[in-house]
Amino acid sequence: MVQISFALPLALAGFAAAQYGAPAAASSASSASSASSAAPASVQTVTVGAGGLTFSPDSITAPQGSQIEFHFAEQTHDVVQGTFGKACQPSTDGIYSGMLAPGKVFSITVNGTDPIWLYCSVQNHCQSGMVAVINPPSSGDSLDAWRSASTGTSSSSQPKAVSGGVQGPASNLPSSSGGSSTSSGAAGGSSSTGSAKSEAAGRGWAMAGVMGGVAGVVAAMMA
Ligand SMILES: *[C@@H]1O[C@H](CO)[C@@H](O)[C@H](O)[C@H]1NC(C)=O
Ligand SMILES: [Cu+2]
Repeated sequence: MVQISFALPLALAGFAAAQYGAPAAASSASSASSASSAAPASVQTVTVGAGGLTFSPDSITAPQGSQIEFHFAEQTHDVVQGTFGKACQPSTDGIYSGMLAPGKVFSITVNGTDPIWLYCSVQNHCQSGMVAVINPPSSGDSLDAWRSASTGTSSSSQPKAVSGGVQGPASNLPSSSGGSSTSSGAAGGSSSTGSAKSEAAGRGWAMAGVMGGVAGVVAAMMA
């Protein structure tokens, strides 16, 4: 009885260690090969509506070519690109996520270095200061000024159609399938992002296995 309960956790720990080793080696090999062809794409996460009318973080520095994923956390919100000086109103041909429920993700690629001023157009969220900026200028127009102008408006509006990004549930976005159905240009970057994420997830599960194995060993020794 004692031998069985002792051996199983040890086997699990060994299995988990083997799982942990393999992806780590594959990961370093693949990052080395992608580094030689192009700079690795970076992905940043902005949480929308967690605990209130906020983008978190609300000031984002994003290199050209990098991606930003807006993760919708609570209530319904949207992400609208505005024009500094016209608070809570959409800019022409700007980014629009559509109104999204918790669990959804809107992903954009930052194509330039100009500031991208953002707000949420739902109800009075913009008037409550639910605004953000990507790549704020080092001087002049500021997030504080954008926010205080927003709180001084009486209404918000938004574009009619989603633009400037891709929306989907969080589980679908490491878009190996979504990438291939859109433009071929975007597919390379998004598929490497996807594999990096699944490797990270695999490592997470392997670590969970190690922890489970260790807990089992401790439990068996205490029995
Ligand atoms: C960046 O460029 C791609 C390709 O033209 C386009 O699909 C995407 O909407 C652009 N991103 C933004 C934020 O406008
Ligand atoms: Cu909102």
